[in-house]
Amino acid sequence: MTSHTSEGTTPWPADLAAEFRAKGYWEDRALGSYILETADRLPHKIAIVDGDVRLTYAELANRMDAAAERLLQLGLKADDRIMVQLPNGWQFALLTLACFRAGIIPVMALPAHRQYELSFLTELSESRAIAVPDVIKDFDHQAMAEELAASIPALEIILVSGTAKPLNVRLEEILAPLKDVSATRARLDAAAPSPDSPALFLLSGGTTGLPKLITRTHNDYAYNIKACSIPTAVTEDTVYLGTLPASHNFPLACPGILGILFAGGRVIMLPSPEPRKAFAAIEREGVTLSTAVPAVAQRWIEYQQETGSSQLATLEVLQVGGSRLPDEIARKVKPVLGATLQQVFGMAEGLINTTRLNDPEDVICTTQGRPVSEADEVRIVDESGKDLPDGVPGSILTRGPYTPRGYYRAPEANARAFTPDGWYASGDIVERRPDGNLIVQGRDKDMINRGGEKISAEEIESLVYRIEDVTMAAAIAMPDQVLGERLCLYITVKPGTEVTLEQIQDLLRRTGVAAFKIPEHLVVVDELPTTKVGKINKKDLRADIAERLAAAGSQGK
Ligand code: OOB
Repeated sequence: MTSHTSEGTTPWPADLAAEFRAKGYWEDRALGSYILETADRLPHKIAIVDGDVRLTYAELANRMDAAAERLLQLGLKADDRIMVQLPNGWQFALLTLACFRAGIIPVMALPAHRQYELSFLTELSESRAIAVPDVIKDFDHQAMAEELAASIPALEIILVSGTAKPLNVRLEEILAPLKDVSATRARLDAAAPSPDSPALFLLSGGTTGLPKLITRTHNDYAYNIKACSIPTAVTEDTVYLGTLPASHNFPLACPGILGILFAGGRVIMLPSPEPRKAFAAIEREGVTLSTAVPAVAQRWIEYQQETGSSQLATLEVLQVGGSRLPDEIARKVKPVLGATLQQVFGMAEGLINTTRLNDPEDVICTTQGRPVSEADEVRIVDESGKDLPDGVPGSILTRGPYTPRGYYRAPEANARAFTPDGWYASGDIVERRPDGNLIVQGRDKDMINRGGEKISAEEIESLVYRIEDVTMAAAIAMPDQVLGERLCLYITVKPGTEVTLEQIQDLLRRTGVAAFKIPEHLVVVDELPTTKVGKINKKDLRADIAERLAAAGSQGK
C-alpha cells in the first residue's frame, strides 16, 4: 500500500502562500531547475570534486537527468520515497538532485544510523527504495539494507554505491552519463514536480522519541537556500568544502552544497572533517567557505596552532553552528584560522539565523546572529506564551516561508511543537538583544546535543527500560570539553541486582542504534530526584553530574 505524501503534511494557509509568491520568496520552480540553469550558464565550470572525480556543470546536469529517468525506469514513481544513507561524495549529491528532478522524495538518513533508526524511518516514510554504500569502516551497509528489505515488504529496491550484489542495483550505473540527454530532459521537464510538493524529508533533531520527518517543499527549500546564500555572500567564485554529513540541513542547504551549486561555485565533498585531510583539500582546491560544528572548529584551531600550516590562505569564511559555540573559541577563529567566523543557529525545521560577515567582532563572537530572511517571524515568550522584552531569555517561537507547520504524520508531536497558528517551538531558550541578534542561552527540550548530533533522551530511556533490572532511567547531557555534551545515564535497579554500562551499551548496539546515541557514562543511584509533580528532576541530575565530574577532576590532579 502506498499513499500520497501530502496527506501527512500541514500546508501553509493559502493567503500566506499567496503572499510568499507575490513577494518572490517562492518562485514556483522545482529544485532541479536551478541546476539546469547553472549548467546553461557555466557548462564547463567544475561543480563537484570528490577525490579524482571532477564533474562540470554540464556533466552534473546530464547525469542528474539520466539518473532521474533511470530511477523512474526502475519502477519508482514521482512522490515515492527513497531512504538515502550515503557518505559525503559525488554520489550523494547526484542522487539527491536526480530525486528532485524526478519528484522522488529522498529521506535524509545519516551514515551513522543503524537498523533501529532505519527500519523506523523506512516504515514511517513507506520508502520503496534505499541507497547505501557497500561497506564503510567494516560495517556492511548492504547487508543491513537487505535485512531491512526482508522485514519491510514495501522496500523493494536496494541501490548500492560500490560493489553491489547481483540482486541489488549498482548506484554508479544509475548515475552514469547519457550520450544525448535532450529527449530525457524534455520528458522530465514535462513531468516536473509541483513546487508545493515535498522535495525531501529531513530528520528532526529528536526531542521526543524517534526522529520525526520534516517535509520540505521545492518552494520552501529553494527559498531556504537562496536566503542563506546572501549573508554568506555565495557567488560563482565560492569554493565550498563540505565535511559534515551532507544529509544535515546545515551543510546541505544553509547555503551548503545546494547553495553553491545554485550559484555556480565549486563543491568539494569530503566524508570527514579530520583536519589533516580537510586542510589539504582547502589548500589543493583553494577553498573559500566551509561549515563546522563547534567541536570541529575547535579541532581545526588546535591543529592549526600545532602545525602553523599555511594551508588555509584562501579560506575566507567558516560557518559554525549546530550547537552553542563557546565565546572563547569564537574569538580564536579569525586570529588562528584567518577566516571570518559566521555563527549559524538553525534547525532542520526551518528558521536559520546567522551573524553577518561585516558585523562587529562582539556580535560575531558572542551571538548566534539573526534570521536570514525579513519574512522570518521570531517571538521570545515566557511559560504562559507571553512575549518577553529584549534581553530577557525565553522560549523561541518561529514561523515563515521556509519553516513548515508540522511534521509528517505526527499529530501528537505537532500538537506539542506547533501552535494552532503555525508557530514552531524549537525548545531553545533564547535572548534577543536590542540589535536583533539572538543568543542561545539553553533549551527546555529533553535532548542531548552531542557535538551537533541530537539525541532524544526519551528514545534512549525507552530502550534502557528493556533491561529488566532497570527500574528508573534518565538520560541527560553531561558537559564535555570536546563535544560540548555527552550522553550520561542515571538509573535505579531492582534490589540485589547489578547493571553495568557495558551491558547497556551492548544492548543498544545489538538493537542497532546509531553509535553516537550510546550512553558514555552511567551513574547507578538508589533513588532519582523528582519534581513537585513527580517527574524525574533532570536539572538536579545535571547539577549532580557536573559536581561528580568536578570532584573526579580535582582528585585526578
Ligand atoms: C541544526 O539543525 P538540527 O535540526 O540538527 O538541530 C536544531 C537544534 C536547535 O533547535 C538548537 O537546539 C541547536 O540545534 N542549535 C544550536 C545552534 N545551532 C543549532 N544551539 C546553539 N547554538 C547554535 N548555533 O543544528 C542546524 C541546521 C541548520 C543550520 C545550522 C544548524
